[in-house]
Amino acid sequence: MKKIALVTGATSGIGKACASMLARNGYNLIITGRRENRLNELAQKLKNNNVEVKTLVFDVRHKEEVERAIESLPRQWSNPDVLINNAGLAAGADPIQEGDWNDWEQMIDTNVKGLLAVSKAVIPGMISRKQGHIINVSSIAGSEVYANGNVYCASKHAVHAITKGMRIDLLPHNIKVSSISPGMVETEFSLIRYHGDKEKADKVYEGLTPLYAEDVADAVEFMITRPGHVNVNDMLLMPTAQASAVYNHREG
Ligand code: NDP
Ligand code: 8X3
Repeated sequence: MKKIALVTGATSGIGKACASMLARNGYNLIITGRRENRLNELAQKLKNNNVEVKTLVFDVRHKEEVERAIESLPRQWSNPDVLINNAGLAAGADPIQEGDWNDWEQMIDTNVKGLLAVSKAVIPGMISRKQGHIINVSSIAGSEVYANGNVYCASKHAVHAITKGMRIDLLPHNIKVSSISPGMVETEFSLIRYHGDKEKADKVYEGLTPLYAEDVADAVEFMITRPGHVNVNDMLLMPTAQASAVYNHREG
């Protein structure tokens, strides 16, 4: 029987690339996000890999929506083997004294509470089967803080702490818990961060080669293909042109 993976935030970027990688690895997939059209389009493409795909439309910020969506899955789909907690965002890049409260709430509600809501819905099934692998998408911002990154960095520091806590608490249940912590990845991330300002978003990647979503999916592929006795706790994956959250090298 094929294994099942659930990927949050599969409508774009890293989540979409992970879904494609998992389909190539023969996983049946549950892909989730708020943009239903994109999920349907992706589902059609993934099915070319001879796997089955279910789409679930929900906003990770709404715990009841998350619970209802997971509960709506048919029995044979209700216990994913792999959960990729990827849905997330940065909203705004302002000094703390000028930060927008709505941006802060959106980041904390999505990156922290959303990750918890999905995990809470999936973990009991993993415990009952004494197997599973949770991969939380963190960031270099989970271990470093940079100017104007304040609340986004805090939300990813929280993802790191939650990942470590999950790993300890789920230890007796044979559940692997990993995090993947990328530096700059060119996705829709910066467009969202700058509230649709494409010029500002493009500047983030100007003069250097960032990571691409597929690079992150390659790293996740390494994690999910380790033997049962091996867990990758965390992987920090950076573009060659970026030494840390702050130091990077741009041409020109
Ligand atoms: P994208 O903007 O391309 O993708 C974000 C995904 O998250 C989308 O599929 C979006 O789906 C989903 N999402 C956002 N908010 C919600 C919500 N409230 N409910 C459900 N789904 C939501 O960005 P990335 O692929 O780059 O980001 C993915 C993850 O990677 C994030 O956690 C981000 O913090 C992290 N990351 C990104 C880096 C980068 O430089 N790009 C580097 C390090 C980490 P939809 O809008 O359809 O709901
Ligand atoms: C996204 C990477 O450097 O913008 O998590 O924080 S960064």
